[in-house]
Amino acid sequence: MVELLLDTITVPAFQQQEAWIWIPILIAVAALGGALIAAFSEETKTTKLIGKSIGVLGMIGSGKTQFLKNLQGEGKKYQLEGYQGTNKAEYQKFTFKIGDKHYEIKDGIDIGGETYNIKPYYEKFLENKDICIFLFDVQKYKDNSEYRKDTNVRLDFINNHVKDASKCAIIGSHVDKAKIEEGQSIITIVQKLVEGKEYARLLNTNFFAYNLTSEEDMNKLLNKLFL
Ligand SMILES: Nc1nc2c(ncn2[C@@H]2O[C@H](COP(=O)(O)OP(=O)(O)O)[C@@H](O)[C@H]2O)c(=O)[nH]1
Ligand SMILES: [Mg+2]
Repeated sequence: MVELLLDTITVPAFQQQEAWIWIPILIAVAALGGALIAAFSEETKTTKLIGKSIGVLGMIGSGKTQFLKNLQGEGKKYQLEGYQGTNKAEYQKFTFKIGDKHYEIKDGIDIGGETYNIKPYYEKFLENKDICIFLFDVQKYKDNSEYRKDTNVRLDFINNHVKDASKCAIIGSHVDKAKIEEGQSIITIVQKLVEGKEYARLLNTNFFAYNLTSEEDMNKLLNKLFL
């Protein structure tokens, strides 16, 4: 019965032609709407970090060693070695001089993924440092919910120890690898992901989505935090 009805419907030739024209146009529009572009480096409002001693914490592979080598002026050399992140790395304390300021960068270790290890380690580590710098990979944070969860656990620990924004900076590294839709902001995307959480405040000030292998980004970072 239905088939019979459909068979009897006749469509004028010009209307059929119109429909065919629209199909590729609709596909093109859909493809354009979903097109992703490389995220750009950006930061929230910033404040100078106040204090003498700095503790650097962060996710494995987030760029801690890259960042520390950059501070020591070895960024380029380090990059050429093609070093990959490891969970066994330790780093030595050193003095970082910028302008007429001196900071003591405290020694530390990269600790693994087990959350029960992290809480006591983070608490002890943060106890005797004026300033905390925390790094995570912003591309992984956006695209990988497990990674995001692990990062949030650490942000929560840090939030409990940090009194005000001048004591803390959060660096979302690997921004050059993140893909976003045109007109979006990676900072806003991350802020939306933590909406309502207490540690969200850590991402309102001194939060940088940067490429740590870029000299320009690194200079901007040091300028905004220290000079
Ligand atoms: N493309 C890109 N690579 C980065 C960035 N930050 C760090 N890396 C690289 O990522 C790798 C892991 O970084 P690393 O400093 O060893 O991480 P760690 O485990 O936190 O010490 C190294 O090859 C770095 O050069 C970034 O912002 N963009
Ligand atoms: Mg390292």
